[in-house]
Amino acid sequence: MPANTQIMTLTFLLILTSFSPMIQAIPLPGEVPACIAEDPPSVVRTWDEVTLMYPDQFHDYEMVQQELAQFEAIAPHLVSIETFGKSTQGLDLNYVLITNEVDTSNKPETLVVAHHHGREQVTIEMTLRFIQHLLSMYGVDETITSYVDNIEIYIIPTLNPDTLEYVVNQGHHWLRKNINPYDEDMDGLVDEDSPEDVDGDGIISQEVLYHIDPVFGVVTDYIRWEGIDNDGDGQINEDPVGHVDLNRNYDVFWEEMTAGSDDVYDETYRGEEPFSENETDAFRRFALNHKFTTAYSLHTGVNATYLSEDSVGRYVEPVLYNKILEDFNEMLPRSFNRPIGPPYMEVSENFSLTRESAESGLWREWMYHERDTILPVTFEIYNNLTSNDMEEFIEINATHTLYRWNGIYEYFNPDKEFIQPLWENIAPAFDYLLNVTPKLHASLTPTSQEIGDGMSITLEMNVGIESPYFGSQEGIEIVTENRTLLRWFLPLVSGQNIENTVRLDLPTSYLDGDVSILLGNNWTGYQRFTIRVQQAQFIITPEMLIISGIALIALVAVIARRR
Ligand SMILES: [Ca+2]
Ligand SMILES: [Ca+2]
Ligand SMILES: [Ca+2]
Ligand SMILES: [Ca+2]
Ligand SMILES: [Zn+2]
Repeated sequence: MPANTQIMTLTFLLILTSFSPMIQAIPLPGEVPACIAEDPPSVVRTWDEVTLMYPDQFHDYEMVQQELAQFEAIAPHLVSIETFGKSTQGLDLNYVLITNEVDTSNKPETLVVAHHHGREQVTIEMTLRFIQHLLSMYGVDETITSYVDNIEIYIIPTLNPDTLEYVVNQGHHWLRKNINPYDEDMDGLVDEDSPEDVDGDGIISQEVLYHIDPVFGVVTDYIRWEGIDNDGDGQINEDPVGHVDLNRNYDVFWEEMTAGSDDVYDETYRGEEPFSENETDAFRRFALNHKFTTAYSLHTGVNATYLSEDSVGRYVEPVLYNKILEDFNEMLPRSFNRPIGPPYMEVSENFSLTRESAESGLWREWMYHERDTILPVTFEIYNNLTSNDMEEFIEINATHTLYRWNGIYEYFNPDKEFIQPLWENIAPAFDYLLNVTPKLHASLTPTSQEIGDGMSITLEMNVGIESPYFGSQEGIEIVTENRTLLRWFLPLVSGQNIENTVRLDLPTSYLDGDVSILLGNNWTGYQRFTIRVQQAQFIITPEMLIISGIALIALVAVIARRR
């Protein structure tokens, strides 16, 4: 045998000897199941109690920022503070996201936005206490812990932060609109004549001067806020701060104009065009990135819980909304907040409202009609009718009387010692929001895997929606991490549970290590399941042993001959 042929044979036999069992090994057939990696854990609680830095007072902007920073410092894995835009005056518009950040899968979302209107400052206090409540109960109360683990809770403490300096620090309790500079009297000066507390009693009163006319009876000379003529133009308060009612500036039914005003002096001036204001436009961009089935917008000043109505005043979701109103009626103290609407209108004893239909420019209508939020609630949390009695009549002369109403602050806000009791009254409505927000429950149990061209895996799927009222809105998908659709199932209704055997064919690339698949949709969020593929085990058959043996003997023989 020529030497080079011998070397080639030797090499071949060496290779065969070393690798023949591997070459001929076959993966075990279907009985090797993949397994699912463990659920992400709850966040470990490292804090004792959560208290506010400024518990018994109304917060200005700086104080709100400090509270939020403190929350994040206390529970960094549950709290994140994000900026979603700038106010007209350049302040950060922030949202707080409360959720278990260890679990990075995306989850169903809900929203509480407060303080569209400057003087409704107590709504901010409620959002701070809501956050405090969630952090305090996390790891203590099983239900709250589960909400925080499984829901992304978005909270906007103030959508109108520019007003806080005026309302909280300067006592301008009349201020409702945003602080977009505007020259109402068109004299070239901007915001040069706002109301003020002229007599120094701590109140900016509403003043109505009237006289008795022998022919016409009571004639009103003027209605205005207390103030002086700051710029000496002979008019009082003709160019105040405050421009657009943010809750009339949303792009919904704009042409119909069933709410809001085009008069710049009006408290409900809606702006020149939809989303003309920094604050609402920032909210629009924020909301376009989210799918909220449920949301609250907090207001004060009337005794009502507002839900969307159609153009003739019927609730857009009549069956659902009547149930929601029943729940509100049950969980809230009867004395302070009564839902408005059938069959509850008669419940109001000394207060009535004209119910308006499909109100243009409102947050609630925009959320329902443009963002498909089924339950956007305008949640009016406080109203004090006794503030109407805070009045005085001052005789100016024989014919003229000055009527002063001193209750503007009390109308929209409780005294500071009642902030906490107010929260305790309405807290059930916040737990309720989390309860009704539809949560996806899913389990996937692999029963077998097969490896061929790719990987095929069989799973027992159990999926359901937890919410007394809401389903999944859209179909439930199983997708890969980069959102390639693997399977699709019909939408789930509230309380529905489905069980299915699901076979998934995954691409070959999924054979490497752990693989993630996602189950859910944009409304429920996607639960992530990490599948740990059992690596193929190799077996050596008797035939392989014989071949290996022959190869080994041949190798020894060749080596012996060479010697
Ligand atoms: Ca002016
Ligand atoms: Ca002005
Ligand atoms: Ca005064
Ligand atoms: Ca003036
Ligand atoms: Zn309001």
